[in-house]
Amino acid sequence: MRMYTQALNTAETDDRGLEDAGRAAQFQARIDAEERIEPNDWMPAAYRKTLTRQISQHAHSEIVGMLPEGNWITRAPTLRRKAALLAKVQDECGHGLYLYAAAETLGASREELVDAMLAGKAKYSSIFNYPTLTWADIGTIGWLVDGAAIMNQIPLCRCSYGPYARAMIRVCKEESFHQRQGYEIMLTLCRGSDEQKAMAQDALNRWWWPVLMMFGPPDATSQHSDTSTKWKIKRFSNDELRQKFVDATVPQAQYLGLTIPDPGMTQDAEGHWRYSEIDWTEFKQVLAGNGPCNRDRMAARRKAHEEGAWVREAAAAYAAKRARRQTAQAAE
Ligand code: BYC
Repeated sequence: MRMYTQALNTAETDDRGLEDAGRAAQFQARIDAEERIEPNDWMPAAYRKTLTRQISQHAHSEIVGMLPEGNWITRAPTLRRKAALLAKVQDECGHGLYLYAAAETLGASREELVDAMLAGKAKYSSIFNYPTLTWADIGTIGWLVDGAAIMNQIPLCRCSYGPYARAMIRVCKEESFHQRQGYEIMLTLCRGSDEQKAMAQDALNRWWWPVLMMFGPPDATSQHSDTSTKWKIKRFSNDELRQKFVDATVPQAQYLGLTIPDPGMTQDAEGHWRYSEIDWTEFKQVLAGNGPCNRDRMAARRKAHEEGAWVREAAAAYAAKRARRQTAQAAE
């Protein structure tokens, strides 16, 4: 069937169209039957494209996500906090690497994915364009940013694409440790001095709304949701996950004795916490590159990429040397 990919003649192209329609129907039947799609299976080009987009953007988010927290490793208040933060930031690097590997199974090379991010063509999560001003921001990131990540990523463990779903299982286990280390920082601050509690409240005030934006645009304007739901990449909509997150987080804030910075928030008859309108203009501005730290984050990633060039060259030279040696040994 491979020859069809080179077909120029119209009859063959028509055949291919018919054949692809048949394959697309079979593919959808497999998805509907909850079968996993694996790298060598046939898949529609649009499925491959949207997964490459989502997985690579997820990978970029993990790597850029190391920057706001890495900023506090040298200033962690105790050795125990420093060790935990260092481990968390290393985990995020690991998540980025599994995710790049998962994206590579779809046929894109890591170089091209990273280049797209460095050129500003591929996105990374909006949340990492906000600054970490105090130690309480590290607690808040663990509590809320990792909390939001878990809410979004647990359903991704059941995503239809095998390599992504499997990567998510380990990522979610690690995220749950991250969330607990963040909440424990918040608990310590909230049980501490008035200044510490005020610092915790200030961090919550600054991060709350940007965290709600992590779940993406409202369902009505989410351009990829319909197809991603049909293909079981997404199991819940952006607004559904946002609501689940808010419902889980309000009691946690109450336990800390902190106030969610949304005076209009009310609890409905079913117990859901209804939040006020999100400022989508701010979200669009951040996505357009105009958030508080977009330029710094991109500059830091470009610098790291340039400074790592010699490592990539050395690794490539070593791989080439080994391959030559293996060929020579095989010929002996
Ligand atoms: N920021 O049609 P939609 C982490 C984009 S890592 C930036 O709803 P989709 C962590 C979206 O990409 C957190 N862009 O898209 C790491 C699309 O633009 P493109 C990252 C956003 O894909 C370290 C457009 O808006 N998590 O947790 O159906 C330390 C329209 O959106 C954002 C993941 O990547 C945003 N917040 O749904 C701690 C999880 N939201 O691509 C924690 C995997 C939307 O057409 N990703 N956009 O140019 C997903 O689950 C989905 O991609 C999303 C968006 C729910 C994010």
